[in-house]
Amino acid sequence: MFLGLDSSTQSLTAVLIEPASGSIACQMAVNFGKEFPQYQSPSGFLPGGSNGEVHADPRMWLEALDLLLNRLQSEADLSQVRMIAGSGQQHGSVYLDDSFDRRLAELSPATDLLSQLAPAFTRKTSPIWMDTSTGAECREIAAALGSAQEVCRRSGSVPIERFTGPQIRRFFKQDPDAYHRTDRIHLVSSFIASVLAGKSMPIDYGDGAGMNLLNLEAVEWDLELLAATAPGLAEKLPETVATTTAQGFVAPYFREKFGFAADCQVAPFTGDNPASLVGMGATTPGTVVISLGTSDTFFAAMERARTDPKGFGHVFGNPAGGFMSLICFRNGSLAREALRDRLGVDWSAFDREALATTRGVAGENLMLPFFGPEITPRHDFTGPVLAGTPAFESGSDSALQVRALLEGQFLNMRLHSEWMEVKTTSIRLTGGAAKNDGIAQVVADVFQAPVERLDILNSAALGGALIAAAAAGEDLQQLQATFCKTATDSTLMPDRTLADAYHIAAGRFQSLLDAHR
Ligand code: XUL
Repeated sequence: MFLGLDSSTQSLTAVLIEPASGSIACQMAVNFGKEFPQYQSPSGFLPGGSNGEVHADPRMWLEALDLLLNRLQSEADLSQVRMIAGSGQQHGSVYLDDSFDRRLAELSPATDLLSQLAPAFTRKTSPIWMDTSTGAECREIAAALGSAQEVCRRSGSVPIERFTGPQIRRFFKQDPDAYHRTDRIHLVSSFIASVLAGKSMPIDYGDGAGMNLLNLEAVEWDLELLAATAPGLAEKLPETVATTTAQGFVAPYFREKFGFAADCQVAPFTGDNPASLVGMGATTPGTVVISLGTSDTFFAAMERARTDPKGFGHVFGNPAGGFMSLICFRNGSLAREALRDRLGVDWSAFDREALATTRGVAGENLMLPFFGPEITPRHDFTGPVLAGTPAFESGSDSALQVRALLEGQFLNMRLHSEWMEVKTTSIRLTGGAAKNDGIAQVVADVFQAPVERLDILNSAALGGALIAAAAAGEDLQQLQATFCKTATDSTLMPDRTLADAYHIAAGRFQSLLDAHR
């Protein structure tokens, strides 16, 4: 058996797989807010941060690991686990003093992780991906390298507020003493992996690329980016490594406490998005994942490390080798829900109206579908922009508005993923709105590619389990064929007669966007 763990914003999830029978033996999660009210983080982070600061308490992650493995042990025979891998919420960082390695090596099963490891934190709270407090640091890093574009060329992204490099720089500026006392900086992913392995683990290329510090071409720390970020940073960062490489055995603490076997190994953990790429069966270029959530995301494998010339998209390592893109769109379900509420319609009306009644006008009416500030493209929109027939612009026909909103969202995605130069052969749609056939058909039509839906609950933790199996020598493609199956009768084919209409609409959408930014 292979164990995948995902330490995300709100919970720690485990998925245990049995490749021999092609089955998931067990999956469960521990919700931080619910289980650990003492951290006063109902949604997994500390509310009320000022100036865009969003931090989480890393002690909570340690308690969750003990609790989850304790519960898992009563459901499954953990002595059968051959390898553990997993993921963490991307960009979040953990700061540790020089006692960390010794504490890991000496972990005693007589007590818990929290009491033995918490004294090693040099920064009490960890900045996480929701943090937007580092605008000044992003500008300073860009200036040191000559431009934001140069940072993007090297690291795969322009300096981004939530990325780890700018966060480290802010810590160095705010509390230089604590920064200098810090011996090791881990990502959430490499931190959890280190605890499991009882030694400091490397950072994988998948999550490492979300730091504005990794040189994508060399897949090594970029010394100029390090120098622009904070002094002495090279000595504080772990090494970098490919994801599917076993790095050692699980620490005696976990053997004695939870029954893991002495030969159970630990592979590097990666970011939740790279792990989801694996868990969604999308590590081969051509298969694209679109996740419809609060924000929408678009991610896809790439052979070569191309970067977005406009600086909106990100490039991370693909755990299966090569690279992947990640593009976030802030106006996801919030925009869909805003329009739904404004029109007083329900989701099933989206289905009927988007799909059936308005198909004849596909691509004719355009909406810039931004109900608030957007990050792709970056602009402080204050509401949607409409361009089309009088019936559409007047808002008297809600069906036209629904179609234009969805088309606008997916035209925007299509245009802002062109830089990858990867031909989309199929789309795996996931997230809350993915079940809606009307929405899925618009995705298929706008991208002119078949849309598949997968019955996968925990794609990141499943991806971790598949990475663990691959690190033990199993074939990743075969594992994905077994575990990442599309739901029966869920595939929707594109209407090929709409190809020209959407080609023309994409050009018009771009012009409308240019005129309003
Ligand atoms: C990706 C990002 C989020 C987190 C969520 O850049 O910030 O998707 O990884 O856990």
